[in-house]
Amino acid sequence: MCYNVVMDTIVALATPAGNGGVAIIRISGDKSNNILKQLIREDTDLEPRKIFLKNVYTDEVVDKCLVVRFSKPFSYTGEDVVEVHSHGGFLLAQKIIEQSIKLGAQLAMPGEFSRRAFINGKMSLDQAEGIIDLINAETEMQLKAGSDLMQGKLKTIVVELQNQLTDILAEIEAKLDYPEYEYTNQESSNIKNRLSTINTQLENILKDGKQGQIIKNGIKVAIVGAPNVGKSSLLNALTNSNRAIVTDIAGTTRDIIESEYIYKGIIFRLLDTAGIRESSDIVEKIGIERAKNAINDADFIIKLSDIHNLNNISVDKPFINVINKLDLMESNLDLNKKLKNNTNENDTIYISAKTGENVEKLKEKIFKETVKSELKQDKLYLTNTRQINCIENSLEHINNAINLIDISTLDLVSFEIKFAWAFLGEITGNSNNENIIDKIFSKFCLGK
Ligand SMILES: Nc1nc2c(ncn2[C@@H]2O[C@H](COP(=O)(O)OP(=O)(O)OP(=O)(O)O)[C@@H](O)[C@H]2O)c(=O)[nH]1
Ligand SMILES: [Mg+2]
Repeated sequence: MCYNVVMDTIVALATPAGNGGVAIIRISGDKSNNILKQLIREDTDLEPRKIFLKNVYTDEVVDKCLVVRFSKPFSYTGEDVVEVHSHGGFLLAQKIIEQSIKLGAQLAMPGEFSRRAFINGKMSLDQAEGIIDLINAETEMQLKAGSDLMQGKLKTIVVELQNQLTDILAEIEAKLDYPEYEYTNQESSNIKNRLSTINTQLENILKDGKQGQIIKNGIKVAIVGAPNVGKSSLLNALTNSNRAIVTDIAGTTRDIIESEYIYKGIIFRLLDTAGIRESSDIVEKIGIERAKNAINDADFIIKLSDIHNLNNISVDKPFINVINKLDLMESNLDLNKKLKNNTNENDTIYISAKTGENVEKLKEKIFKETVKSELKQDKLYLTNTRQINCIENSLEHINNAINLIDISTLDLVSFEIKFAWAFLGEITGNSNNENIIDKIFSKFCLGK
């Protein structure tokens, strides 16, 4: 996609489509103030950044709206922007949008407002991605990660590292102008040290990247075991729902049932599976096959047993042994005591999916086993694979540069550093790759 220097004025609904209390129509571009004046049928410019109650006229209807205008560059897009807050009827908002189009605006494409904000230097690419994450966040941790990005936490680090690389490059390039110049050992070890420091910083960011992926994608947990041990009951207990059918007939669940719960800001995606046993029933057999696939698909396995059916399914994934129907054991006081003490052991936990006993403890155990370390509020967790890839690529070229210093010519070292610099630039968008830019802004919704 290519933009002319003078861009069209665009219009779109900034609030979700449908009926609501208020609908916000956003207009951005050089004509926006003029369109506003015609919508409210007034000749004088309204004072920017102040809200006014005005009649807004379309060819068919008049609505009393709050209107506000922003003059460039002090707006979300960096252009002249107008917002019309109409009553929240979908059709009404459509009429105002149509009227704006009659007055010279074009309907915006998804993400176009934010794209313009990027082009006008209002935000970097990673900040735009932060906004997408903020909008799509389902958990507190996702919200926090999105907000950190949007506020420029990553950008600040990246720009600083780019500056350091630029300094090193400048020194090398200066030397390159004098081919007869011999690099001293001290000089090359100085550059090596500086590159190593940058390398360490990037590695530290990547170290937390795995946690970031957990924040973003959650953890897939499969519940597997023999028929009737209470797998579906456990899924229901963990998610506090009646999602899965529970009966005392062995072989109730056939298809994989998916549901999720959030614990300490992380989404745990549960897979309830068919009870694994030898079966001649063709439907059940397919279900059992699916259960085995679910094991492959999951990050973590709950190996569920009850007193009658101990689970000896072997899995090549991290797992936890869970014994269900603790309530049935309550009558035997000694056994009961013993089992409850056992819940502190690392390998096995006793629960009752029926009464909910120890289900919270199970959640905590799964959390500890999968998330490993507590997520820290003040840490920057990268949730975005594109950004992680850029850092990995940059790191690779910095390592190349370090390795080349002693054995090669300076121009090759400089080449590698330029690559490292450019990959960092892709994170914020200052190396200007149109494809990446298009891809990112296509993830936005209309009106954003
Ligand atoms: N007393 C007691 N009964 C339970 C408990 N959990 C499950 N049950 C009962 O055990 C039976 C089987 O439960 P399900 O949750 O359907 O078991 P499942 O493992 O999903 O069984 P399949 O789908 O057939 O493989 C039902 O009658 C449940 O009510 C529990 O903690 N205590
Ligand atoms: Mg079941």
